[in-house]
Amino acid sequence: MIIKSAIFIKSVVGTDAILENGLPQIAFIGRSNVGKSSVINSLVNQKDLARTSSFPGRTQELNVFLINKSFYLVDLPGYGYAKIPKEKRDWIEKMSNWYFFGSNYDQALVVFIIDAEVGLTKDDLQVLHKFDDYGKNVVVVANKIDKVKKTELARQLGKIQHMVGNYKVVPYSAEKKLGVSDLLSEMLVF
Ligand SMILES: Nc1nc2c(ncn2[C@@H]2O[C@H](COP(=O)(O)OP(=O)(O)OP(=O)(O)O)[C@@H](O)[C@H]2O)c(=O)[nH]1
Ligand SMILES: [Mg+2]
Repeated sequence: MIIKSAIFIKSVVGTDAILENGLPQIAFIGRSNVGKSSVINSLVNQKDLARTSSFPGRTQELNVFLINKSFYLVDLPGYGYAKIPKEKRDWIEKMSNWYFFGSNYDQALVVFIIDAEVGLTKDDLQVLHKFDDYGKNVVVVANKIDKVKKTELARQLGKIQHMVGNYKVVPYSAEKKLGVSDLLSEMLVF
């Protein structure tokens, strides 16, 4: 896939007509600070389309981007960061759960992002199992491979693949722009 245009449409906190207009949606989800917004920026080759931050909890709504005038990327807030106030965490969890499992919105693909250095956390596994239960189409992105020692990378990726089972794992670095074309080919789902 070649990305010709990418524009921010709006932030959504609940039901919204634009998510019901029939355009396919690709959702980006993962732990807080894992680099979801950075991965989106690297894919569309824009520095600041999705807002990023070294402080976890930057994204707090469903941010909707229109790509090639034909489908949406949805950037979700991250889960699992203990330092975010519990009230906010609960709200984020509720909104994400509703978007994936409670609404009638259909995700053509879920881009599930994990930290390649950290591997899958308990939270990651719990969320992944839920996508599995609901039969979602998932691709796993192992982001931040630039932080993994070259000599460790193959072993670490093997461990990740083993833990996610049959899902495709794309090794990635938003910072170094590694894996971009591999992830773009996984996105050819419509
Ligand atoms: N080394 C390295 N750092 C990265 C990479 N991708 C993202 N980061 C850094 O990780 C931090 C978090 O990035 P974000 O893209 O804001 O993460 P997010 O998952 O959208 O975070 P929330 O919106 O808070 O859930 C930033 O400091 C990024 O610069 C990567 O591939 N390698
Ligand atoms: Mg974000």
